[in-house]
Amino acid sequence: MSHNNSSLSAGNNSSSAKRGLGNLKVELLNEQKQEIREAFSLFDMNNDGYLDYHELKVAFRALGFDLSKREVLDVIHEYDTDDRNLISYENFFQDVGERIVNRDPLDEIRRAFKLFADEQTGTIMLRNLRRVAKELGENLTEDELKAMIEEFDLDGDQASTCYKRSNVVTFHL
Ligand SMILES: [Ca+2]
Repeated sequence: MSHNNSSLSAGNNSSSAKRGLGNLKVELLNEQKQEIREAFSLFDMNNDGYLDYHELKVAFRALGFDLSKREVLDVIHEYDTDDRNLISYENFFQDVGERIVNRDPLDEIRRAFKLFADEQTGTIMLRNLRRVAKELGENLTEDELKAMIEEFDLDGDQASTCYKRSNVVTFHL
């Protein structure tokens, strides 16, 4: 089978400093692409195929990006070409995909920590962490999970607490 006349030559002349959509599609994991797709369709409340300001803000948050009003507006203005203040799926994919690829793994852990730490004690136990890892689709072994606990477990009580890691993150339960 021979393909003549392929238009997919190397001439992908994106002048933008951003990653091309094609690169993002390669770099994102399938689950991440699916997450993006799901967030978009879930939060496109009026099903018009676009996200407005409010829809965009919650869609970002659902994917773990808590953007300020200003930041959300910046995103809209960056992509909005017709003053409707709406973001298409492709724009959303590009922007949030970029963020996901550039995400500091520690941010992900902080977010998870915040979500899963025990509210009473402010600590996260092995069993919580197991749940976190599963939620995040991380395939961590029991040993890796234990290593994570130990890394932050300064007083040896087998739980990691947020204040012990206050050099990295501060949050209040
Ligand atoms: Ca919409």
